[in-house]
Amino acid sequence: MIRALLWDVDGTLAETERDGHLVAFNRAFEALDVPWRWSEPHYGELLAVAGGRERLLHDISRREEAPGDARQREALAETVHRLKNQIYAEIVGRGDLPLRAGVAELLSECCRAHLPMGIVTTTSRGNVQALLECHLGSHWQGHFATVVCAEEAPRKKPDPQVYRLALEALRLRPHETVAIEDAPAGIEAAQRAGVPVIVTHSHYFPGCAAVGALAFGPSLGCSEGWRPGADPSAARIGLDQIMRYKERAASLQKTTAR
Ligand code: XBP
Repeated sequence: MIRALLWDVDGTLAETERDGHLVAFNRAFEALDVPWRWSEPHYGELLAVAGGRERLLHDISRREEAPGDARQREALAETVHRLKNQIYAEIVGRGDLPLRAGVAELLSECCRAHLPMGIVTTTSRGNVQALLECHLGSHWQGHFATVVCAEEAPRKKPDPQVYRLALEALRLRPHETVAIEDAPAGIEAAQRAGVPVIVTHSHYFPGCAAVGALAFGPSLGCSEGWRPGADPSAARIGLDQIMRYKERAASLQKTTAR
């Protein structure tokens, strides 16, 4: 029933926003003598803007002390963003960004079941590479049938481009896949491409409205707190549970179509 599982990266595989990108942005500001520091709540607000460089440019454009000239602001954003990505890779390389609970188990389960997986993110490829190389080793790409990042999909989530490209690469129809996402923009991107979504709440999107999602819950690492309820005898959300969610949605659809 499911022919591929599609993974979002930031917030879904790991808490990369709070513990990675935010920390790295602030260290980059400091290293470049830029007088700004982002607080955790402020970064949460900025996450409404997809893309690290775009997010930074958005923040810069609202600061009185920022350069007045648009080209200067863009150059500053470019410099800070490049350094942020280097620092992010260092943080990841030190092992400071663990995978979220249940992620490693589900990745291994898919590999054992020979279920193809895809990475579907509008983050830069270098950041994805750093994170997955750290956790899956230098041959990490071999775990995935497709890896689509910001370089291939410049129209960032919530635009569905990144999902459409992944489906094209996998030669699958949307309903043959399931996406795992944590944030409203990612959920919208998947749904606009017709891909059913399972939502794991993350630090910045703890109660993320998941209208139309197959299911939503606190973490893949536990079966409590999921809506619809998950098998309480299972210690985590595994492939069986994901298939059950998919079947449930399909039978609901049939009933409403009658
Ligand atoms: C996550 C993002 C990214 C990251 C930072 O997108 O919005 O911008 O916050 O990464 P997705 P970059 O949900 O598609 O994973 O600095 O590389 O943009």
